[in-house]
Amino acid sequence: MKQVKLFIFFLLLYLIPLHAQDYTENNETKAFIEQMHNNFNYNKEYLYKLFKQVRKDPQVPHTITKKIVKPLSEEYRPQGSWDIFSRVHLENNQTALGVKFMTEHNETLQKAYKKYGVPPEYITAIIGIESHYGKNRGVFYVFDSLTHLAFQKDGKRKKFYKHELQEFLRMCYREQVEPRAIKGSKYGAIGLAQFMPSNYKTLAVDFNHDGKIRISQPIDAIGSVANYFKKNGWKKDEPVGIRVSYEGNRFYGLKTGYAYKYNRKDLKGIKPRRYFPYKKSVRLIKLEKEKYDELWYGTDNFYVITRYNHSDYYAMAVHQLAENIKANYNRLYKSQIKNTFYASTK
Ligand SMILES: [Ca+2]
Repeated sequence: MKQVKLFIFFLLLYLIPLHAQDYTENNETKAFIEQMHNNFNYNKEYLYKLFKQVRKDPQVPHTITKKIVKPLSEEYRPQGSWDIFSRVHLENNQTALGVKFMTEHNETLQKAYKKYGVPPEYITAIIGIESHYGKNRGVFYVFDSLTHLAFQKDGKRKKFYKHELQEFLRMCYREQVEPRAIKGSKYGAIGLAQFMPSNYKTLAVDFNHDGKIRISQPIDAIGSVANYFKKNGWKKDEPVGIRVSYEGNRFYGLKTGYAYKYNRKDLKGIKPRRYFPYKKSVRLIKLEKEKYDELWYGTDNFYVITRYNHSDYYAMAVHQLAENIKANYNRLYKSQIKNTFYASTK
């Protein structure tokens, strides 16, 4: 008997590689498989096979590129929270690469602007910040990452990740792709636009009409970002925000952030720095710099950007990157601009 047990033990070792984890004995996984079978008619045997060999470390071994560590600059760099955040998202060649992306995909971006009303520079900025224009789509196997997040002991937000795993498997079936081959972020975000699987179903679009939705490819990614914005209430040709002046160096007194709206007439002493013909209520967005707070009005379109990532700093980085890209793009193509970009889309 002992020998048989030993034999089975070694057989199992052989069947389950050491770098893999077997989740099929986990009660939550079993329940999940039952659910997938009952609700969506998934083959249980197939799912048991998938969950038997979940890679322990889902990081893709060959695509990890060594980070280039820049020598410390002699120059002092300000340490306010916005100073730091904006350096991460607005520097590192982001604008120049954005201009390049906008040039290469001009036709698709114009098409998206026409259909969804979202300007090319905002779609480009999202793709820039989310995946560095497709250069960094994530080096994790999504199936394995989501399985660990959904079923590991003491995991946080397990219900959320179970739902994402469910939607991920359904997406793989719809799109006829192999679940174990898809790469993305550590938390399951996929493609140039880093969509979570649950967004894929409702918000991603087949923008090149080839019958497949592939947000790892630029055309579908561009259409999908524009559709995401539109579905969340983006208003064509309305502004996103403007910097405002106020008395003092630090702003206190009124609540700031995308969750609080104010009538402009109630905001005494707060003035836009340029003419700003926007009649609707605004949010006050505070950017904490080392020496002072920068204050902005955020419009309804600003709020839409926060639906992509629930953060004022994120939305502001998208806005400022978009503005930088647009200004540089226009400067570069000044002579042609009248005939091409916006002119033909309005
Ligand atoms: Ca497609």
